[in-house]
Amino acid sequence: MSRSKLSLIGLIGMVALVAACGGDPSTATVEDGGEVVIEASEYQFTPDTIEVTAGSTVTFVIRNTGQLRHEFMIGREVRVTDGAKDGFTMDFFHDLEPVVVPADAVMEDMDMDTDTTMGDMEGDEHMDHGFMVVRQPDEEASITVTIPEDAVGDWEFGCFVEDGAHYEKGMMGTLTVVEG
Ligand SMILES: [Cu+2]
Repeated sequence: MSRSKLSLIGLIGMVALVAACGGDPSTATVEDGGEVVIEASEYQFTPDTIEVTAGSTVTFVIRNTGQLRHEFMIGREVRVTDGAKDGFTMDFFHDLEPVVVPADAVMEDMDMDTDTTMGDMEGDEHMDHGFMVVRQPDEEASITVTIPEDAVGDWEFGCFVEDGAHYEKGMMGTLTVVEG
């Protein structure tokens, strides 16, 4: 066997070892009372797989490390309005009372004409989106919530800025709620 082949095998072995030792940075498990920092950038969430336990109280810190405005929503069944993906049909936070710091990071549902413009929300209308946190570059916000027992199962989180383009480009992840 050639020397270059041997060193290639060695390299593959080392890469596998590093991957095994470092854990998977895209997966996080949050303990009761713990927090996970979720970095939002173009166009992904890191980590993109989060596991929490029903009955526990956890904090999601949404940190925008990118160059664009990003959103954070959790739900089930991506909703399409006028051909654009704009959120979830089922809102994870519905009936929950998440505590958000700073409070103005939360975009409330609004009852307004879709042609009404509001700062950079122009052309990006989804006013009945359910619970949503919005962060500009270099901003962050924490969402503290107690995970209900009936939330066991898989949920999705996503960013639907630019008529769902961010979601299409990969700004999505999975939140798994396991039984406590
Ligand atoms: Cu985004």
